[in-house]
Amino acid sequence: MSSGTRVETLVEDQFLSANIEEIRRMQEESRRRNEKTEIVWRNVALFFALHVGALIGLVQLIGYSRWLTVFWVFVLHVLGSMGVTGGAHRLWAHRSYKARFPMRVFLMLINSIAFQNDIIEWARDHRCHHKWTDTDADPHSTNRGMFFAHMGWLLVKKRTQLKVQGAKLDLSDLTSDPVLMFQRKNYLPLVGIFCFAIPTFVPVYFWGESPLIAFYTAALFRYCFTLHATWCINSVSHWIGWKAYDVDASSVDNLWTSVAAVGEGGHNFHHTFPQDYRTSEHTEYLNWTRVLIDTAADWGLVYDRKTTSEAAIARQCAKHGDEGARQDLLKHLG
Ligand code: ST9
Ligand code: ZN
Ligand code: ZN
Repeated sequence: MSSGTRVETLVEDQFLSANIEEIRRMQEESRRRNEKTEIVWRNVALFFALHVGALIGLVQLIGYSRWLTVFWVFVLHVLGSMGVTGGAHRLWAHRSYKARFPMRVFLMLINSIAFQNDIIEWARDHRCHHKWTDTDADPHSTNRGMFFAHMGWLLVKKRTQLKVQGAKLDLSDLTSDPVLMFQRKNYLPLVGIFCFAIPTFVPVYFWGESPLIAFYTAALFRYCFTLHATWCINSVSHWIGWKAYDVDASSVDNLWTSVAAVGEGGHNFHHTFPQDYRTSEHTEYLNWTRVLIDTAADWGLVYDRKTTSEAAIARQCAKHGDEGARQDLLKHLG
């Protein structure tokens, strides 16, 4: 077996759903442990301050900023989101395609615009989410309510079961990537520069925006908006929408989360076929991240994009899904 095959098998085992016996045993263990929720007040204060700043930024964006600043906020949201979707999610958490060094550097830098923890931590939590969905080993389990799944999980201590189960994952494919280790070692300077300094500096220097307006709109409001768009995948995309590929899963396909999260709204598809780089059957108009990956592939920066065959999708739908819902979904989003 080539080392490439070994790594792929190893990584897929990190995020494919655990079997039902393991899930039942974990649920029983959680009941016995009966852990209390411990609020982290520092995070509550920081997120409260961020939301006040973002609200001020929104008012300025609507009433006082220049059009170029509005455009800049949009560009930063798309770039930062693609650093999460194309980088942390599809490349590093799922290994659904391979990228050459310059592409990995680009994705790591735009990921730093989004300031969502370093990629290794993000991918570790996300692999836990896929493997032990809706148990205490899922960082944002919907069993603890939609607010918890959306952002509440970042305001409290993590459960013991998450830490114990997560420690069993092999993250060596991530820690052996020098690009990710560089980001980890320099995380605070990187987010200082890419999430706050450059977003503020560009509008001031290039089109004379007021420094305060630039900071509140392009740094605070945009950061908060991208966070909520991402968090919606954990809440809305496990709540309202089509269940075409697995009717028993909590994940759904949803139009609006696809729009806001640059192509990540096909969440029922994604939980069913987590190795597929497209993450949905939605059209490219909705899946901007796929356009980025395909364009990079045309330029030779990306290769080995994994997809699920049409026959395998149809088989899965017939066995565990809902073909009617799939046709409806494709009519609206395909
Ligand atoms: C943010 C992340 O917002 C958003 C992620 C969203 C995910 C979305 C997923 C679905 C999306 C898919 C599509 C993408 C769409 C994108 C759309 C874009 C528009 N396994 O954490 P600590 C252990 S971040 C194993 O301090 P506490 C480990 O030993 C926002 N072990 O736990 C660890 O040490 P180390 C900005 C684990 O004290 C130790 O525990 N960032 C695991 O309970 C301590 O870890 C923030 O706000 C695990 N999974 O605190 C920071 N986890 O790490 C927020 C932990 O050294 N976080 N361990 O190995 C915190 O402040 C804290 O983590 C805490 C918990 C308070 C939440
Ligand atoms: Zn995923
Ligand atoms: Zn999910």
